[in-house]
Amino acid sequence: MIVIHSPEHARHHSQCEVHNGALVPSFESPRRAEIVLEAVTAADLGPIRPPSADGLAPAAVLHRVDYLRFLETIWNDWQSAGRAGEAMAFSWCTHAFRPRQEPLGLDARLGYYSFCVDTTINAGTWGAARSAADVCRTAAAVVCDGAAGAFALCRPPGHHAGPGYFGGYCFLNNAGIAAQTLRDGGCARVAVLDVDFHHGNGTQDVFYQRGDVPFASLHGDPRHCFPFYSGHADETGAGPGAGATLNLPLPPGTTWPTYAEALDHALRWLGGFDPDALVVSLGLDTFAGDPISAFRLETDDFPRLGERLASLGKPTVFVLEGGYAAEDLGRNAVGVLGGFESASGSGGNR
Ligand code: OKP
Ligand code: ZN
Repeated sequence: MIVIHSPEHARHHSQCEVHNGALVPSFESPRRAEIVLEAVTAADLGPIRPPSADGLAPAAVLHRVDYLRFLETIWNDWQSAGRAGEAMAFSWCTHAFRPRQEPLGLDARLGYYSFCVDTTINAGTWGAARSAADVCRTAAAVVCDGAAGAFALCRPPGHHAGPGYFGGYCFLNNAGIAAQTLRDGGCARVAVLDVDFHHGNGTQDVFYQRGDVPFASLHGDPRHCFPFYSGHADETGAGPGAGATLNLPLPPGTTWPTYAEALDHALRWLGGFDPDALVVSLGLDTFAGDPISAFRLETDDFPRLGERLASLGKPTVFVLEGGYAAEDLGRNAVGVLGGFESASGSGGNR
């Protein structure tokens, strides 16, 4: 399987995160991608190539122009204002308020364009987010050109980023960019399956009113699990996208047998749309050892996950999302990708 990767990801390196009432080093770190890169190299999964495309054209279909402009300019504005440390939001427009005026101040804009406190912005954030978009657009183009699978080895992750907001460590919707690239490349329908532990609220949001990109997600029940306010079973799409969103919330503590049943259901449901390609939001934070998640999948379960994904029989773009048990991340990622390859018969190095 062809792997697309750019070292530019390391330009985004959050120093801190609010966690259990304290400031701790961010769980989402450059080390994660380095470990996955080492593992796919050691496993000889396939050629590793740099991105060859600019990912902002598909991003501009999914994200609002004012939001992209915010991402592009916020660090400079933050620095020019003489702020110390990283840019981070602290105040949001909750349901008790409604926005009446365009937010102008730095803190107002940071709150307006985000939904939670866990995601800081530094000098390299915009460049790193753009490189992830480039990686995803390139991986999707490889599949458009006939590959059975491609792996977008990118960070920061993307599935929490919506049309006009960042959060959950995400800025640009990487999986959405892959799906949009496949649509633009001639696929009539593209299925998106999100297997990250957390609900892909951003991906759901960017495609919620579209019937051409059915979206299914398996995740920790949002009554208990981040992002809390999205991912309930009654969110099923709207307008032309009515019936094209499927949420399968599962309880904390879920192990493989329950997970596999939901996975098969999601795959059957996506197959019903007769998609031309599949995009997998590949979060590995369903692992039992993950420090911020609550499912109990074991390392041996990840090849089984890859095999099941291959059963859909569609050209597939894998997009790296979460996974914070950094030392186990490489072997679990290779587990999924290797399982997919052996089941789809697409071979080790091709
Ligand atoms: C991103 B992805 C509190 C936790 C804040 C929430 C989880 C973000 C997960 N420190 N972060 O879906 O893996
Ligand atoms: Zn996650």
